[in-house]
Amino acid sequence: MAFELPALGYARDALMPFMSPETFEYHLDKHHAAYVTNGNKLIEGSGLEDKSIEEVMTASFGSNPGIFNNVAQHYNHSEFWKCMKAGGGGPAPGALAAKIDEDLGGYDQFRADFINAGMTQFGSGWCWLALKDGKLTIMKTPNAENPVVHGATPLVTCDVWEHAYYIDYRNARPKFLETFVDNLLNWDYALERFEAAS
Ligand code: MN3
Repeated sequence: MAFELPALGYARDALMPFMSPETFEYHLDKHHAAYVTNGNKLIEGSGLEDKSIEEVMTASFGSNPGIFNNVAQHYNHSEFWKCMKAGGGGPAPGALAAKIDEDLGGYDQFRADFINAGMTQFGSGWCWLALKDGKLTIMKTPNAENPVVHGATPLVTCDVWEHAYYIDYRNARPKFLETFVDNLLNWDYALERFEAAS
């Protein structure tokens, strides 16, 4: 089954003033769309056509960089769009708040460690809140790599490739990460993912 560019769950100006419609014009319509197009081309005739996206990533990681990079970037971006909402950010709700206290030392520690993971990912990549072996963990990954290929379930992700923030934040990756956590993070979606994975 061919991969498709997902519909955003919100209007392109819904995340203003934190993320502009121009960012979506480049990040979604050009960068993400190219991963979908290239992934579909490369997967044709590979024997992976009928696999789930998680299976394609696991099967191609470390052995077929063309397929892995494009398909994983499609997965990562699809998650990233869902990890943001208008009026997002701030402390986590309900069961996830208690779990963050238990596994990560509380919300303030989570906030500092998540931002630090994104800041210290040298070059392009992603930072994540993920669930692995029943425990929350903060991860950073280079390029297209993600928690799925390390046996973890992503709950929250932020794109730290320069194309994610250069239009709205220029080179200020820390400011972009702080804004993501404080103003955009969609905890409702993270809680949904956490409850499904628990
Ligand atoms: Mn990106």
